[in-house]
Amino acid sequence: SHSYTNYNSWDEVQSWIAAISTSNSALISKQSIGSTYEGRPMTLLKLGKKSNVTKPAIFMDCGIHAREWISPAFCQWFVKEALSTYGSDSQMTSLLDQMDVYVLPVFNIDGYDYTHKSNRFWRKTRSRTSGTICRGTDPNRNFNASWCTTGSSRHPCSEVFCGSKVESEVEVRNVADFLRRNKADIKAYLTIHSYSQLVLFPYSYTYDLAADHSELLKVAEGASSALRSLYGTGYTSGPGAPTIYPAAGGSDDYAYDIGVKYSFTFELRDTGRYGFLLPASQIKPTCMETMLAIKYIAAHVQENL
Ligand code: 0X9
Ligand code: ZN
Repeated sequence: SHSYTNYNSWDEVQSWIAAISTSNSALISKQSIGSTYEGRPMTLLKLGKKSNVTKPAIFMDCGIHAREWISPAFCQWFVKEALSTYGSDSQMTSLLDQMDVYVLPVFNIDGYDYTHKSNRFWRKTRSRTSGTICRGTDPNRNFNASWCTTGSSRHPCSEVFCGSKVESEVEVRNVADFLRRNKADIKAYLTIHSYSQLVLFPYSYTYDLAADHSELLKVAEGASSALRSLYGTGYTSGPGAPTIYPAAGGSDDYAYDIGVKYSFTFELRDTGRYGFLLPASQIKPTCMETMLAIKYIAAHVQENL
């Protein structure tokens, strides 16, 4: 059964999505943005006080990479915290009064399910490519951001296969379509990965600095120090290319290039002791400290609406 302090299977996450959105209808609603390659529904949660006018929004996704289990755990934690602290926490109340927060709890559902049932270390989607027995495309190499030019591979068996073409993956198309349709309202794009303890921002496809580099660096550093204030967990911040490695086709660079200025990739705990196998005992502390970073960014976005 579903638990915020354990890693949940896709079936558990799916029932949780249904249950949480019916039990809190004043603050949360759900919408489908399409289906995955294997036909699972991609349900997007929308958190925020209802309004007659369109509100500015933050978009956050988790689980682009299947094996990074702490990431979907964080999205679930965030939704719980948002609902349970609205009305008592002044910042959360102000955030959900002024803005909507879209949460996609698991982006790569087929891959996530596969890590629970067959291969714990699967990273990519589960789509077939003609001419090879190797399955899956790296969804974070499949976006239309200098696609397949660096840090990606044209070989379908590679862990960083960029796909047969831009947006070959239906999951990527579904999210990119949503971002394009709503880009006038989406002020921030947050994407949660693991591991390495980093707050990254554009660009990863080039070493060129983003037009908003100094502001993004300031916000990333503020988010890192807010996170560190709880348990002393050390995070590094910087543009993707020099901070982790150059890699094109990522969702953060795509969101930024269509005009979403506050675009950040989080790499959560740890720095490699457990890596993707982060013990469930670390879910709660990881989520609690990460909440502070996300709320720091949200506050900055609100101040700059
Ligand atoms: O390589 C990635 O996609 C991310 N690291 S991970 O270990 N979670 O796979 C980093 C993504 C940084 N952003 C871009 N490359 N656009
Ligand atoms: Zn990842």
